[in-house]
Amino acid sequence: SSASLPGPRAIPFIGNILDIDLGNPLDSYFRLAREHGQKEIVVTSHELANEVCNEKKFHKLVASGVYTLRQVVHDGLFTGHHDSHAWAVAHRILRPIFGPLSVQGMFDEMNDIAEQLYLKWARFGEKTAIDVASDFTRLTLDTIALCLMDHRFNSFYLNEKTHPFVESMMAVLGEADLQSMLPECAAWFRPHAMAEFRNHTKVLRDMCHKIVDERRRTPVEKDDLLNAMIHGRDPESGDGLDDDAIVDNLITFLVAGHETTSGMLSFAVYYLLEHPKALSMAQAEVDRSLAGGRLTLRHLHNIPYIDAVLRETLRLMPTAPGFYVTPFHNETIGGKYHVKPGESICVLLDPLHRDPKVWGLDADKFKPERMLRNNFDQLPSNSWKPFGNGLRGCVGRSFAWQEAQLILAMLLRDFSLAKYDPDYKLRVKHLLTIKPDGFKIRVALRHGRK
Ligand code: MNH
Repeated sequence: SSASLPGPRAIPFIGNILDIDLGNPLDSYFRLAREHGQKEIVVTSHELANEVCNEKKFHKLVASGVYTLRQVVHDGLFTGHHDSHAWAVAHRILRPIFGPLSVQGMFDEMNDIAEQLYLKWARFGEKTAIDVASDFTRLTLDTIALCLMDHRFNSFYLNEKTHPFVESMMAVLGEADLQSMLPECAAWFRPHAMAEFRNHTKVLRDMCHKIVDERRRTPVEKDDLLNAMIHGRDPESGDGLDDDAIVDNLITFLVAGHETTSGMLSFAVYYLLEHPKALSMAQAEVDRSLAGGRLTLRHLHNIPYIDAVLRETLRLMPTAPGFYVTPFHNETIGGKYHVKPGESICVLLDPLHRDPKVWGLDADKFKPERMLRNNFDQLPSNSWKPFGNGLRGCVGRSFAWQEAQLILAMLLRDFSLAKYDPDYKLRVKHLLTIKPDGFKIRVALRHGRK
């Protein structure tokens, strides 16, 4: 018989991992009702994570908030079940677009939006409070839309208003998150919320359908994602994506492609301002490598300390806080816990990334040095998993990295940064992904910049 599983019975769903009350009996009730009595396992150590990341034995499970999002984006890349043909077709057609070389070709467009952020911050002057997470969200959303489908959200020109697409997206994410906690039958008792959910879903889908129609009417000669989606054929099956599948994936990329990256940038700035020595190391590296003049792709290949800052940021604040897997066949993990196919195993990144057996007793400390290339390459496998696992790992990783490098390099080269409220204490906000809440900074142009 199965050894009994340690730890609390109620397992937080991805979105609220850090603030949910593990002892809350109401939550246990929802959880058990939703899971029809199935157990859910949470993996929090490197030893177990290493076992369940073995793709010969385990595969992605679409569970929790990812599952409820299927109502919006169906078999899109992020939400497709592991054996889905639609996922495999989209994966083979779209993956090349996110390869490192293809992403390098998006540099100028990334830089276009980066300059909009620069201009906004440069004009603010030292006294203005800048809400880091909201400006980074403008930045990453505009960047993904421009790079992927040649569409401009122009979020920096909407002042403090939120773009209608973002508003609907937030509503949909929040609702998907909430639904993942409720038993399925709860929908019957929440007709108003469900109607709102459908309305917001329609806003997202209509907008993307319009972009696809527009592209079909006026073709653009460009190797962007939208063209790949419209014209690409799967080399294996010969299948392409129909318009509904294209819309599923456009929404997927717009959502997956900006929340996590803006969170990473916000936490990186937070950690740098908390650690003046790391800040001056990063700034010195940028001054050395970039000198003056226009930032180019070449510069981004030569900022190892900034790369380490970003890796260390994602270790402590993995902006996608976990992922789910399940075994192909009956398995035993940790030498004693039996798991059946379909039972969910959540790989929870916060504790994994702080496992003292891997990271030592100062695991909670922000120390970019431990992530410099040589040290990073020597980490045990599956100890740092912010981009998920294997075949179902993040397809946008190079994209996110290049964007984050560009922004950090530009900000550090051109601005001096300071906390707006010197006593700010980190609060983390969750909505499928995590972000620092209410974190504000002040910036001033460094000498010689204008
Ligand atoms: Mn991304 C999958 C984290 C940036 C598009 N991403 C994943 C997974 C994690 C993840 C974790 C695996 C989820 C799971 O197993 O259920 N992603 C990140 C982080 C960043 C990020 C931490 C930034 C930092 N992601 C991006 C960007 C894009 C993107 C940028 C798009 C341009 N991610 C995806 C897609 C998937 C994914 C699409 C689903 C891939 C698949 O299953 O085929």
